[in-house]
Amino acid sequence: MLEKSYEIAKEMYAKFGVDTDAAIKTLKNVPVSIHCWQGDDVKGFDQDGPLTGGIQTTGNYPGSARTPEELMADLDKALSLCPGAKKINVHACYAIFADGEFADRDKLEPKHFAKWVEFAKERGMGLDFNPTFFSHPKVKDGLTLSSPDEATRKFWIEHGKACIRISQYFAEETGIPCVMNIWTGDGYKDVPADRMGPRMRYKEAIEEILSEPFDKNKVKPCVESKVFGIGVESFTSGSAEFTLSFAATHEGCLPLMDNGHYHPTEVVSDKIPALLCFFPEIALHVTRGVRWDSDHVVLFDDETKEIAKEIIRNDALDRVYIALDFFDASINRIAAWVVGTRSMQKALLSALCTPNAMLKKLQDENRLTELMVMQEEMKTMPFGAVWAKYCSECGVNAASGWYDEVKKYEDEVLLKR
Ligand code: RNT
Ligand code: ZN
Repeated sequence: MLEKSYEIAKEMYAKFGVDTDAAIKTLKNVPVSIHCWQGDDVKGFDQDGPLTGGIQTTGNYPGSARTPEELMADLDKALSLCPGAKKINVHACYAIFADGEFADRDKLEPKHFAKWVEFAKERGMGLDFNPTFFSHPKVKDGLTLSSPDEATRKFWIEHGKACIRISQYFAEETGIPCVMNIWTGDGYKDVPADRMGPRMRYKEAIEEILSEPFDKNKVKPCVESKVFGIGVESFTSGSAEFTLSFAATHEGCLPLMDNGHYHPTEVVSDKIPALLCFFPEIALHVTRGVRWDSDHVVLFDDETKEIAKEIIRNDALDRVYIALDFFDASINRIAAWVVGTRSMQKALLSALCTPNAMLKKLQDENRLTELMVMQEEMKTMPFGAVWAKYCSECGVNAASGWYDEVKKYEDEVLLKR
């Protein structure tokens, strides 16, 4: 059945000049970076306080991971149900301490992440990293790197530097470059009197962090922008213009776009080719904002497909680092991981199964009616058969089969927590 439907799909795609075998082969090597923080609602292991920084999880679905062992077991379950290449994206608050040991964020060392390295290496995966500038008592008046208080800034700069060293360690251990993303929730709820001061301090603080020595081929520092957060509605230090200008003027620093972080009618898919005109490499947080930066699970929806198309048709798979960033506490967290990851992968495969050269030619020849007709035509191609073939080649259950495994794990493991 699977082979039969794939053969028919392959033939249909071939009529448009699309080689589905080649698409499948390509996708196998495209890593999607899976964020560890979906498994425990962004709690981490290094403190017990609430989630701050203007981000929020909602829901209390049972089974959230409480320990590193539980989180890794859950992540493993999710990984086993996602086809193709993956990376693991770790936040600094997921440091793993020995019994009785503790190190504050400014004192974190590679050894506190040795278990993550072991986890990644055993699975042949790379690691990405993020300093955690939130959910911590040293966030003063909602500010970290852009705080007017020097001691506060210093603490967070030291944290950033520690994270560079840990990122370098990740890259050296795994042999795969580590993307290190700097995002802070710094900002003001109401109209500030000084918008430039915080940004100048933020700029200088990031510069200090990046003065920590690292190998540019191994560590890829990024700056992530954001338009607003919950309780930080009027001003963010790391606005779009700020981070983009920072990355543009600091060699080796990449801009990171999170598609939940812009005004509602802006789309990151359109921004990708704009940035690719100027930056050798860029990074993404793929998420799904529903009415605000709600971090819903990524679906195989229009914008996810457009994002993937921009990466594929600009031949930029080796220039765009794709990471996921969502956190839903209202549904089974493993299913959330799997749906989000597979949706991104589906979008990439779908883009790889698009006759991009032919469509570009129609555009360049101003045959725009035909372009519309063809683009619509592609939407009803038998893509499901190609996806099913991809999953089967990667040894994972296509379609609904995978959920049975999640349900079994929920009954046997998650509900017993
Ligand atoms: C917040 C940013 C940021 C975080 C993670 C946990 O709006 O998107 O990337 O989601 O660092
Ligand atoms: Zn993000």
